[in-house]
Amino acid sequence: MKISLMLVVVMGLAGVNSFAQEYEIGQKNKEFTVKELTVRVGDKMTFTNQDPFFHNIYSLSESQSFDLGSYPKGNQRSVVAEKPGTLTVECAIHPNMQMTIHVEE
Ligand SMILES: [Cu+2]
Repeated sequence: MKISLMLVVVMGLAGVNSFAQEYEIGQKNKEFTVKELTVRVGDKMTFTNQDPFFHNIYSLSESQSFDLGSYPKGNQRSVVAEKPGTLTVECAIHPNMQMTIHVEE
């Protein structure tokens, strides 16, 4: 009993989002199926390629940059929101593909 209470306090202090959600975003017809999304730190975004060709995922945003690489139809890549900020997510193969993720504390 005491231990579980302590865990809750420690997680609260560390700012851990203990109710993390997972969001699904498709890549279809050279577009993201979701253009704008608001998530919280700790939430996970999963991207699924629904096109019969490769897509890539990367972000050069100041608060969090990442490159999930390139992957073919049916494959998925995920990223967890690390810090509050605004992420612009792009595809290196199709420069017009872009979406925005607002990460809240
Ligand atoms: Cu693409």
